[in-house]
Amino acid sequence: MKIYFAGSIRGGRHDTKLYRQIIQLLTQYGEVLTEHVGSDELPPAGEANMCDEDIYKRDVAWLSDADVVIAEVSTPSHGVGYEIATAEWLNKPTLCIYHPVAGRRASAMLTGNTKLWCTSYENVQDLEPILERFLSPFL
Ligand code: 6K6
Repeated sequence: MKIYFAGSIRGGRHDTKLYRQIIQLLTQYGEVLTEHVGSDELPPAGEANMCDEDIYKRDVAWLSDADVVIAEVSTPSHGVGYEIATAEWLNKPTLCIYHPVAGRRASAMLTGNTKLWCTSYENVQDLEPILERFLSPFL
């Protein structure tokens, strides 16, 4: 199974360690196409050797190729929102996960969309049964 994991890059890197832990869990189920999202070495601006146009084209190609999409949406990110909308147009099963952040709620454009699975969680241990339930039909 090919898994597209989405998490904030230029939107803010506060949850990078959490992304890494989630990616680690996801590797038990299949190939994570976007391991770089959890990279510690990625500077806050998400700069790389690739130009933005190449990053966009590569990520849309990966989204098209993915069997499922999992987005961590606790840190608001234009890129992650765009990826979720693209995944919907591509009919990819999509799980949005978020943990409580004081003074902030997940966007109603996600939690109000009945085509998405949206779930809150407290910690990585909570995520294990959530991932199992979402991914098991695709194994
Ligand atoms: C190189 C190594 C790691 O990151 C880079 C360069 N930047 C990006 N590379 C790959 N995907 C990216 C990059 N910047 C954004 N994205 C995609 O958008 C990722 O798949 C994330 O899920 C999402 C983050 O969007 P922003 O708006 O928070 O940057």
